[in-house]
Amino acid sequence: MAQTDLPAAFGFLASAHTGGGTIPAAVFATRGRRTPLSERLPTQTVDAVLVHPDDGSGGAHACDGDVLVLFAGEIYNRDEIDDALGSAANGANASDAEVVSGLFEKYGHHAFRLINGRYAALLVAGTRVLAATDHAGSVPLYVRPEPGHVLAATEVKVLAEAGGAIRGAPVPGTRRIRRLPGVHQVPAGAVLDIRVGTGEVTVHRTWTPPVHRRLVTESEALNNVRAALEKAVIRRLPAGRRPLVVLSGGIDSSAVAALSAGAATAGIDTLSMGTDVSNEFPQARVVAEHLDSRHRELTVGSEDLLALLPHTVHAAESLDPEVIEYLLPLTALYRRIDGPPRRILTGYGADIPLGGMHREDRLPNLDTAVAYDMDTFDGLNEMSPVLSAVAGHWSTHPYWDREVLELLTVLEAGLKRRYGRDKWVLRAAMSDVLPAETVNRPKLGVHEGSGTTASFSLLVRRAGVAEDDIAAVKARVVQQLFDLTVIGGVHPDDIAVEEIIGKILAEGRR
Ligand code: AMP
Ligand code: PCX
Ligand code: MG
Repeated sequence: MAQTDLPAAFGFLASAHTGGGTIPAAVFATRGRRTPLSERLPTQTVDAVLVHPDDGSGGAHACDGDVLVLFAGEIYNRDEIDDALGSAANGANASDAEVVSGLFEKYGHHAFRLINGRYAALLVAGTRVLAATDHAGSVPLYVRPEPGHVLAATEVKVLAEAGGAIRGAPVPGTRRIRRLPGVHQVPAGAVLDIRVGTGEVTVHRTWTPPVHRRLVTESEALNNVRAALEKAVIRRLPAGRRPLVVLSGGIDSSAVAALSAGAATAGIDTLSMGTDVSNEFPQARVVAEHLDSRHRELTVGSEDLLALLPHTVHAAESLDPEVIEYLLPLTALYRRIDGPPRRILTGYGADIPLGGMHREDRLPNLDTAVAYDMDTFDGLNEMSPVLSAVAGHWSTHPYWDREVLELLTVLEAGLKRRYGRDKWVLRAAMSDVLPAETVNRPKLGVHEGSGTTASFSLLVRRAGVAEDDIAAVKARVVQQLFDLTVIGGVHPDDIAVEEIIGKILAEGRR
């Protein structure tokens, strides 16, 4: 089943309270219409703001008198869920929010274990507030639980606007947010069950990364990978419209482009980005020509790219300097897609379960890298939809479809690295629909292919930082950008990264 052009909502802010309770200003980085909502339920009142594409947010909330659902994002296994719910939830015509409400009625908070999607959800029922993320935490969600008053938002900057918390009690099993006492991020694949009266929180996991590995034959592995990825791509295509695939020319995004081209009846658009320092345009062009896509190349000056560091931190709300480096070129790319809002498919995340950034032959080390990356992705916000939603676009990542991710993760390491090739199983699975040179080309990272790491390092080096200190200074820069743009409400346009580096170095010398 394909998707509508865009999801009903990109994000939300909500205040659930038993007595009074104020709602902070909706200072989302996400671009979109803001629709306020107010619902008086038997035991709680909910005030909310949805941020959504122009054509209405109706599908992003559902209220049947006792249960209120707010839903940002989309569900990919609607066919399975509709079958399970039967006609109870009004079948294929129901919105995703209505489906969540129907699942909750049948399964309670376990409803969220059943959903394969890209979403953050808030469900208010009786004296409970449930805050849920998808398996990957791909739509970040933050809560501030206090006795009688729960705040929740898909961007933490919105909760920073709420001012100081009454009590900053820790919530075991969740991540606290720097400089925001009382605010917690909902873990990936989890539902926080909050008692609104006391503000007490119970964390239930709804997904965990598999830790086992399966031994399967080459042909079974590549057939399964091909079928799962194809299904994940098809589920993400816009019904009857052209998807936009952000294409580096590497195997990950080329595979997504090929499967999109095979299934999208209206054809596909592809877009590649490079800088004045480096690009992979020729490699991407080979794929675009092979697939006959409507292809565009976009060159961003490396100075212009670096000027977007504050915007990247502001959108992703991540404190990880490497992740910010990966996301910087994507930020530049998304911001320059002009015209109406688009549904964008990426190849992001393939390297995590496949160990694609691990470039040596020893399998024990490859599996150590995969296990580590699958244990540490939570909270990095690298798949946040806000990165593209700042320009009104919706992005989605087929490799982190729940089924694809599980399948790739559990493959034994020898299928990921084989015959001296990284990501062998994916390459082999795609060999009939891509040019041989694309299938065989070793990978560059997004930050390498577009020269991003080089330019951020250069900027820091130019400020006089010694080689050994570059990584530490980059980390401080990202922290400062977080404090200014996310916590402090400073607009990213008003920040000069050179000045920040200068201040960090001056502090270091004191
Ligand atoms: P990577 O793992 O380096 O392939 O980057 C993650 C994803 O970001 C890719 O699969 C592409 O969808 C997208 N991407 C990375 N670099 C570029 C680029 N230069 N132009 C367009 N899209 C890109
Ligand atoms: N990537 C990777 C993500 C790697 C970083 N994330 C992590 N370890 N949690 C991918 O697309 O899989 C590149 C550039 O490669 C971004
Ligand atoms: Mg990749």
